[in-house]
Amino acid sequence: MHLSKNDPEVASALNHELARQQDGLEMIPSENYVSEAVLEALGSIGTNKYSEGYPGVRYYGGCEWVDVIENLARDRAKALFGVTHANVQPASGCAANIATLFALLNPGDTLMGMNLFYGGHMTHGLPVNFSGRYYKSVQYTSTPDGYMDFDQMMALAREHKPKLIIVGATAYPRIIDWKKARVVADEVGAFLMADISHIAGLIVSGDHPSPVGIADVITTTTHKTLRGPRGAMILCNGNPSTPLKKVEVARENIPTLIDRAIIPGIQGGPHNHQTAAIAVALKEAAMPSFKEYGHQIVKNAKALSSRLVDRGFDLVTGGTDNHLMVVNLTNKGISGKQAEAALGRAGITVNKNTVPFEPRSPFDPSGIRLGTPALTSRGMKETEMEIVGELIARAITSWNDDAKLDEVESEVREMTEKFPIYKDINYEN
Ligand code: DSN
Repeated sequence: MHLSKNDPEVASALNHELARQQDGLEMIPSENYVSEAVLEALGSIGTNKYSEGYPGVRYYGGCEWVDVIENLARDRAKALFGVTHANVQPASGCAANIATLFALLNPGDTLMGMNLFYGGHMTHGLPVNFSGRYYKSVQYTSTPDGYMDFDQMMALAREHKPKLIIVGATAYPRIIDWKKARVVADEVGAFLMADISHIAGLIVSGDHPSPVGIADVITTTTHKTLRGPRGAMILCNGNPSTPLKKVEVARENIPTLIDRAIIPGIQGGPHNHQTAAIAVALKEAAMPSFKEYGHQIVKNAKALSSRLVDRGFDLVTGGTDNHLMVVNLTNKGISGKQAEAALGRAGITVNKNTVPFEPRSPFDPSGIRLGTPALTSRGMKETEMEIVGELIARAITSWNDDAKLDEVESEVREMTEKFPIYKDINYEN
């Protein structure tokens, strides 16, 4: 259609990416397949409109319909997560976290978050990230067996008195105990921020406890287990005050502080096409079938992890409670980078990942991270996960044998053909 006629190079690259997404097993735990309805909203004319501000309080005219869209997204987010305030404008997870830090801290204040190399996130205080450069960052890690270390968190909090404690992870396979984090935050009078980006969908389905009512502010991306478009939200309780009224940095003012941190703090015009797609995804997530989806993600992750353990793989914490697992490959004599490449050749997309107390470099770490949200969206269940576990084991064992990896790849292809995605999309039509 228009794209193939006007820009065949982009159309061709998109078609190749579509084929990659169809033919392979997508096992990066932060990725997913959105619905056609979400894609349609994301590719909509919402992108044409400037609308700095919030519904009813904009700096531009002509915002009546984008107000409707943003209100739908906000109201659906509030209902789904049980909060009274939702900001749906952050362009991404990093922006949501930057905004939260900007809202609650002054440069030089102390924050505490989980070290990226133990499963945290770079915006939780990594020294080379803005969060570690403009704030004094204290980093907690994990216990020797890979669990979030709340005793260490408490000891560090008492020593450094952070103003903000961030709890959340990108490579943590277990349930997060929000209440324990609240105890630490209360001990030192810190704000508590929960970053639920990875587990938002599991919170909606009831497969992971919610931090609502425990954390002061919650950030999440919308494109991981929540299965929406790339984007993010900030959730909290309370109501924003009237524009221009001066507010102190205090718990009761968090909604106002967050809204002002997004605009004029760190962002300009909202991405209205993205907001529309978030609204659609939130409607989908409120359906009973989404609960089944969340349950199945976890069942699949448990089935896959037990098959891997049976095949002699060493999983951080020994297994999983959620959608992902981190595999320490040291006992297999292969690095995370080599495993990522071998699995990639076999049509299984994963990412190399550090393991707790990583002895190697983050650029060639000891582990890989695997997740089941995308395969579950395709309709795969425990039976398929057992086959996937075997295919992974075979690819890792034969990591330097191209012929064997090609054999695995053809079995991957046979399997993925049975679970088609986006049957009606062809960018070169
Ligand atoms: N890039 C995300 C992930 O893969 O978990 C975190 O920002």
